Amino acid sequence: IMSNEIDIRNYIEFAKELTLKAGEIFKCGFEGQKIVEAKEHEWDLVTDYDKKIEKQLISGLKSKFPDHEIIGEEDTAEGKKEPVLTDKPTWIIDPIDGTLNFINSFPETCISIGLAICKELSGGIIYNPLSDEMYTAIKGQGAFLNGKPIHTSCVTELKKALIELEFFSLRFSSKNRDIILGRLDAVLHASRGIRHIGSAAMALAYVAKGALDSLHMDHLQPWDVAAGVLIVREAGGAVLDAKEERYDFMKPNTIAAANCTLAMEIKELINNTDLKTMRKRLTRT
Ligand code: 2AM
Ligand code: CA
Ligand code: CA
Ligand code: CA
Repeated sequence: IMSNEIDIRNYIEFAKELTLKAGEIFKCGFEGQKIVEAKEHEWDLVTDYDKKIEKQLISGLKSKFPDHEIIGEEDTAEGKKEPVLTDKPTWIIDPIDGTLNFINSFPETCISIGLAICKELSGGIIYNPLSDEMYTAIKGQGAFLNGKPIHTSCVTELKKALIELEFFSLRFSSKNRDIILGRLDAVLHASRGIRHIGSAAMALAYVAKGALDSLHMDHLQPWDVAAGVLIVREAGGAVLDAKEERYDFMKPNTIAAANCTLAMEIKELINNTDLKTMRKRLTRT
């Protein structure tokens, strides 16, 4: 299936309108009462608004584009299915990124929608309804914040960088605590400072506009990064896999940075630090 530039433009224009409407529900939930439930683990929270917003986005996209595929966080969780990517235009939806922030009324949270065509990221929308900031990108056409072009920062040195670390993977396995603490220590000392805002998509948007110089986050899901990765790249930034040669947004271990120089520096630091931690582990046992 080939989609031309005009098609993609129309897809994204429609999705932007849909996202703006979903933003109204988002704001109601942020300010009002919500039902909070745990998914498979007590720390994995979801609200009635995550579900409501995702349903509205899916039904809107389905009725306009019946032959498109959709991968949504809550839909995937409900069906207990592995998300698979085909060559068809596929919308990758995170109805609320930063659910814990949303629950706590901490305003770093957003709706994130990526569009992949022939398995390549082709469009992205990140919308924070609270600040009314909409970040968008179409492949090859730059990145925008509320319609104005954005660019990553010019920082190429780690020691001048403000870096986001999402160490949520700590919760996955306590055996990796020393890895995470090692990284925290190393990045804190090598950089100007660390942030942890609790929304992967917002963090990517901030790298794209130069508010953050870089970020590292592993073990996330496609919907956390699909839109943001394209927005960072289109803003002039670099996205690398933390371990592998090739970046795969379906299995994202993400390093995003203002430029390639900074991204490589962080990749090296993270990997050297992990090696040191593992060597220490061996000498302890
Ligand atoms: P979410 O709010 O959509 O779940 C927080 O560090 C970042 O990690 C958020 O982008 C969050 O997305 C993501 N994340 C993914 N799974 C998570 C989980 N089970 N608990 C907390 N954050 C999670
Ligand atoms: Ca979630
Ligand atoms: Ca998410
Ligand atoms: Ca979510």
